[in-house]
Amino acid sequence: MLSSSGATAETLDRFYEDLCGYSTSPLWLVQEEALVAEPRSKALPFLWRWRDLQPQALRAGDLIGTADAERRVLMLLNPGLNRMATTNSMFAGLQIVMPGEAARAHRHTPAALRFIIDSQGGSTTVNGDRIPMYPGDLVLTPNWTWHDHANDTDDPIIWLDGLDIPLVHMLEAVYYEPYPEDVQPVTEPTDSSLTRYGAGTLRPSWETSGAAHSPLMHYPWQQTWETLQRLAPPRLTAAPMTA
Ligand code: GTQ
Ligand code: FE2
Repeated sequence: MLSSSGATAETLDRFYEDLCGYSTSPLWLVQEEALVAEPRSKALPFLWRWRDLQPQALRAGDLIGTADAERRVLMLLNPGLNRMATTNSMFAGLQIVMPGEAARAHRHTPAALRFIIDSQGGSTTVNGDRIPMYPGDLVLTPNWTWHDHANDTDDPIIWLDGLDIPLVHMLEAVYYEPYPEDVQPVTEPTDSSLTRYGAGTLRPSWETSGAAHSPLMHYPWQQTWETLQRLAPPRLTAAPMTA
């Protein structure tokens, strides 16, 4: 049977005030909001348009040097969230590297993915593996892997970054380390993660990856497109992002 004390409002007010002084609070006053009500996200639907942002990225390329910005990134901040976040768990940004530039090597506990938009052979090096980047490619830099970006082409390169910074930040596990030099050495043949692991279920028998993450860092658009085509109705024929 449920019980009732009959305590007056004043008595309860005094009790709650006292609890406050012990850094304590009654759950029964917030139980509904804390546990019963379904989540209502503060994140809002929002559209960032390429035609708006590309000129601003190029402007950043003109106005900001690599001495002022280790990463030249326009953050896509959700208008409903008052923090460095695009969704509750993910951060996204547009990054631009100008011709002849390199974005210095570092590593951090948040993991990153990059969807390449403009690049005809700019590159990201991940743990010594240099990955050439073309439009539509997906490049991964798992947590705590060394990475730097280079643009040895004649045109600016731009891609969309996605990092789980908000999630790792919430866990109070964001750590960062600069590489001792500006650029890390390339220690593998170009695109070696793709060479070894890009054939899906066909893997070299002598490779034993002990890493806690996928050993494949590069998903070239051409492969993605061909796979989608095999899955889709036959009317899809032209690859819109083909380099
Ligand atoms: O390219 O290494 O958008 O470290 C945010 C943090 C990109 C990067 C971002 C980063 C990077
Ligand atoms: Fe980074």
